[in-house]
Amino acid sequence: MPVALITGVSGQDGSYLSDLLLAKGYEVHGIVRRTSLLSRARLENLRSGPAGERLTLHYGDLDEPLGLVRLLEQIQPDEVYNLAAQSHVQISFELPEFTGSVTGLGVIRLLEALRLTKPDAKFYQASSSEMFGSAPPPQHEGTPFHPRSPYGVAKVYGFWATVNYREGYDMFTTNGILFNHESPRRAENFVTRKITKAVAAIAAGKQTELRLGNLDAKRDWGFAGDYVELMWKMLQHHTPDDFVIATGEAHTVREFCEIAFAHAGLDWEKHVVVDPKFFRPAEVDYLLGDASKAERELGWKPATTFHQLVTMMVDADRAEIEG
Ligand code: NAP
Ligand code: F7E
Repeated sequence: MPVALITGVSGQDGSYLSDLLLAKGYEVHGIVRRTSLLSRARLENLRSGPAGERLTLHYGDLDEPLGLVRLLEQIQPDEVYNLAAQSHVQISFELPEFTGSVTGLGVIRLLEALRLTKPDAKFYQASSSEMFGSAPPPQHEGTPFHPRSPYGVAKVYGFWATVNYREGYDMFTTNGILFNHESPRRAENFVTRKITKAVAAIAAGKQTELRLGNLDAKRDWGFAGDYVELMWKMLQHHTPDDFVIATGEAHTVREFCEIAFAHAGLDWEKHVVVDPKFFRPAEVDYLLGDASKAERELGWKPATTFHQLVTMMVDADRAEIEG
């Protein structure tokens, strides 16, 4: 039975990747942080389901290098997926050093622990389209990075650390450069989920207004459930490499609002208020990915359309609020 270790297992992608690997017959180990309220909600169904006995959670932190060494020595994974990060871009302006430590240095802590304990394990790093920042679209594997936030800067560090361990130590280390991907399991302070939760609350008569920042930003939004398949495929590829994962379609925040509100029979313009509190010191205006390399070499294409993604998220939030 192949053994996988997932950092960030309690997050959006960690939960979808756990689903996928358990369905493929893996023994899955996940690293969780100590928090005052248990943050395992996304894993609850999985843990109580038939494959739950193959999922083991361990306390650990990317800020605790010796703990990582101890866990890797104990688990001896065949594959390591590093999904843990302080992943919120706006918050990274308020916590720049913390973000640098977890999202940037955390990668090298994990790589170094792996080099010392299990250097033949395959490694996936959750790199991000935020590394491209202000580089003009479409962005692909050869596009130079120009990050526009402490988060983006930290992800560039993690990207090059991953390349460096491949080149320096001949380890199977890879970067998935993922563009925005969402789902009903997305945290509530990212713009998509913030919108779909508000639509559900407004439709249920529990809220009237939604305050947002920049409505003109364009993002290439895909479905997280489609994207975790690619993480796995990258580690089954014959050589370690870096891949852009995206849909090849960009939409504005405004368009997301239009579709989400209309799906609930609402007019977004009657409810959305622009609040400068949500503007960022530096914005990423236009992300549009070119994933032709992934399609060519890994045979991957996203299955879910933008419209399906938005309506799936609205439906899930409405079902939750309406019971
Ligand atoms: P997410 O929902 O924010 O999950 C982040 C995970 O990291 C959570 O499980 C969190 O644990 C954990 N974590 C945070 N700090 C940690 C630390 N110091 N030590 C150990 N674990 C820690 O993020 P996501 O959307 O699933 O994204 C997964 C990865 O892909 C992240 O690295 C993100 O930066 C990257 N990425 C995401 C996107 C996207 O659009 N979703 C695009 C490109 C790249 P808690 O539950 O305890 O907070
Ligand atoms: O913002 C604008 C905001 O926070 C998207 C992370 O997963 O994807 C994500 O980063 C856009 C930005 O995601 C609000 O200014 C307007 O232009 O949902 P977001 P993000 O910053 O693109 C990348 C690829 C990652 O790697 C990250 O981990 O929406 N926007 N009004 C707003 N954004 C938020 N959060 N809240 C608003 O009220």
